[in-house]
Amino acid sequence: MNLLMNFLSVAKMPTDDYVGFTFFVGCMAMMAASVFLFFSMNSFDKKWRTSILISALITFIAAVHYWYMRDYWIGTYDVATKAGDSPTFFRYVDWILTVPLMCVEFYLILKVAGAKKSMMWRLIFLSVVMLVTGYIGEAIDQSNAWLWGLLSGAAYFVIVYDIWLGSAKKLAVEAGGSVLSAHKTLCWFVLVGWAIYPLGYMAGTSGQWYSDLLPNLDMDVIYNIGDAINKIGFGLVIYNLAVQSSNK
Ligand SMILES: *C/C=C(C)/C=C/C=C(C)/C=C/C1=C(C)CCCC1(C)C
Repeated sequence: MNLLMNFLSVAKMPTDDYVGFTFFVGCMAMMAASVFLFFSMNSFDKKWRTSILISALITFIAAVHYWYMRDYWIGTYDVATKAGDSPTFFRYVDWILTVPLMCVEFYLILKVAGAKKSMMWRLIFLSVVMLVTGYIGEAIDQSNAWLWGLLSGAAYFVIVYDIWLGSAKKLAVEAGGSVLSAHKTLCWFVLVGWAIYPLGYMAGTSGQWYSDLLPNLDMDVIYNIGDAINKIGFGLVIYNLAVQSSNK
């Protein structure tokens, strides 16, 4: 009972803490998306169920991390300076679990056209390189954040190339129809939606040559918006693909 009360107790959130607000809303949105995707799963043809399940897991893993990040932020929030600590560790644990799962989604929808596991592992490897170098720049070697950001950006660039023009693209064209259009939409998410993250990184790693390029945006708000768009958006694209191909 005590444990339950501890779990349910909440710290007060100041009404002008807009960063905390986005953590809170992000958490709710991820939970809602997970429930929606989990429950829709069995109404689809078997071949789409794994894809829907993975989408639900992505938002579920994020919901759990947002629960902790929200708490961490509120716990460190200082009403006088109107600032809290970024939950960098939880953020990157979330990403290192969910971004590779997004790579798995590309593989799963292209399996109908004969996608090989090697394509999936290549994307997963690139995403891990992208995230590990980003974490080093944000948390370990801040003074060289520009260099780590550049390395991370290079891995990101290769991912974008692979899915837009590389082997994944060829498979999508072979599959055609609703798979091709879902692939295209996911490609746009990676090109535009994922580009939100380097902006957050630039806003968060101060004292670099690029620090004056961005207006006073908050890193966590940018990341939270990016996560909501990309994780829930990805899920809806997969959901839509399952609906489209079940209607045939
Ligand atoms: C659900 C979480 C997602 C889709 C997270 C994606 C994260 C990125 C695409 C991060 C990319 C970064 C760069 C391209 C350079 C600067 C460092 C990062 C890690 C923020």
